[in-house]
Amino acid sequence: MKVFDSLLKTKEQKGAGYFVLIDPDKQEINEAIELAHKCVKADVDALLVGGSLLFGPVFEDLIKSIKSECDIPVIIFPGSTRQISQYADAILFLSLISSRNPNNIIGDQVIAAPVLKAMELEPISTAYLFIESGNVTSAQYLSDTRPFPREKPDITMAHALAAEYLGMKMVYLEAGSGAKQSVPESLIEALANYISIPMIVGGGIRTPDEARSKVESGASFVVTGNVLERNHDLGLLRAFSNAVHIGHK
Ligand code: 1GP
Repeated sequence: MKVFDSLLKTKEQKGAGYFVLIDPDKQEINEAIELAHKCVKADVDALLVGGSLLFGPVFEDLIKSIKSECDIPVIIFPGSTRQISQYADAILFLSLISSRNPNNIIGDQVIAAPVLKAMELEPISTAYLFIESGNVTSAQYLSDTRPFPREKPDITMAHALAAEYLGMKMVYLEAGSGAKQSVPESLIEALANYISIPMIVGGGIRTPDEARSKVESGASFVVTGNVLERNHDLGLLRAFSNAVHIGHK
């Protein structure tokens, strides 16, 4: 089964899916493997691997090591065209549609597409949108783009609908890693009533209650990164997973 289809099945069976982000620069490979093992135990639905920057050369080794040790889907969440690996199960094929810089929208994708095909890596076409979050995040700074205002849902709604009409499979509402404020529930709810493709929500989510409230507002998938980077607490992972899996029988 394709990874995207299995994500849809997860959403159908559990109400929503929970993804844990592993930034290759933020931990050693052995630490990432330890976290991945705990994610399996906690019923995390997939690992996202990627980062805005890469300081170290471990990207591919990290994915290969996780895949050789753990039975969990690994989906690349690329910060640049350097973040591609044949060892992953799929890649979020992102187009930063909140940008007006053609490189963020189609340029990098043209560079990456033939490589993905040659590697037979499943691309999951995903519209990536930055939402104002109280601070300038690395992704915003590096892409030189402005986030959408929190209080103007119509801007985000129009972009997300355009993504759906362009045939993209998912929308990723990104407050940014370490965001002061996560994506507001009112915005998630407005989108859930307006578009019909699944929504990933991430950035600045620090508690299981917050994660649950994103799902109750209409998020299909919730991502956490920072909160578990330093603290691989299995109890906390399980609490996030249970909070997100609202439809789990
Ligand atoms: C970033 O949404 C992810 O793309 C995760 O953000 O590190 O703030 O959880 P945090």
